[in-house]
Amino acid sequence: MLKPEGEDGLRSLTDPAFRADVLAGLERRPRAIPARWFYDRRGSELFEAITDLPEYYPTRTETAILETICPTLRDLVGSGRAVVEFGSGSSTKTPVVLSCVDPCAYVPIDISGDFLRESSRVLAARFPDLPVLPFEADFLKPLTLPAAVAEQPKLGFFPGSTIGNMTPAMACDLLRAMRESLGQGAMLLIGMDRIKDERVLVPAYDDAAGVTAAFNRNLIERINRELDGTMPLDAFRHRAIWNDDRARIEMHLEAVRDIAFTVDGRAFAMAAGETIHTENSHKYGPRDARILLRTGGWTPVAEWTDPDGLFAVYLAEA
Ligand code: AVJ
Repeated sequence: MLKPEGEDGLRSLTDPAFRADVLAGLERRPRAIPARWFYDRRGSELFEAITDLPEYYPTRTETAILETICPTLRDLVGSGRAVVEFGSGSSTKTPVVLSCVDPCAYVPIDISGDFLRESSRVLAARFPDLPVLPFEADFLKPLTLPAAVAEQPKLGFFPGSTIGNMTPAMACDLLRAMRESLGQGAMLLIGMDRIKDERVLVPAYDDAAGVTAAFNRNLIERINRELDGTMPLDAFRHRAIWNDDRARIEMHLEAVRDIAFTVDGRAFAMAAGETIHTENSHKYGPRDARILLRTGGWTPVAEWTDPDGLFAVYLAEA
């Protein structure tokens, strides 16, 4: 995969899939760009900042669940598996799981190569005896994992309710792809955010400090930088809404006035109030989550939640 921009700030080639998704997304009605494109270097940094916000309960809640379940998890998973993380890994959750399940290797998979290599370095320093094998790839499709772990049983790790970014149909396809990638005897440890009061959900995606707004609007800056765009940053407002019918938080970039701009030489116009839908964050009740896992080819083995029932962690087997 081509890297968007190096640490030196030099412009380099843009991922052709980013260009295709942005142009198609701006042409479609309603306009929508897949959330995966948030995570350039700056976007990944802003997301890390979101996880520390007082309103954003998922990260600290899931981390606490993982810490609490460690002894039970170890019994259920056994030791010596290769832990395959879908996403480049967080500085807090990943070490909790790695120290708990005594893995033979750690394989983080991510499309953001820069961030992947950096977080891998940090982890390798913390676990000097553990082979860390970063794998730059799009995990939405079945993958051939590094040969070094071909024979080892796998524990897939998909924390953070990242699955919530997908519609249930796409989530089901992803779970099936993971099952294929992870192979015989695999297990999956997955976090899913629960349905709860809108007054808790919305502030988690529209925080007082404006970090989530900056995360959303960073997509405009990325488009302008990488796709030669002229989108007026000051004309877009961050919106987070709870779609109760579809059990999801939606993030949008709303035009605050009539605007015209170009991206990659193509002209676009948006009327005041029109939005670009940039993210879905689906929430799952207990039965919803188990049905999703089964539909995706996984059998739930155990389920844990925090005392307030905000977030849930599932262990499933292929
Ligand atoms: C990384 C997809 C789990 O949906 O909560 C956080 C992304 N977006 N705040 C989520 C996100 C805005 C996050 N996931």
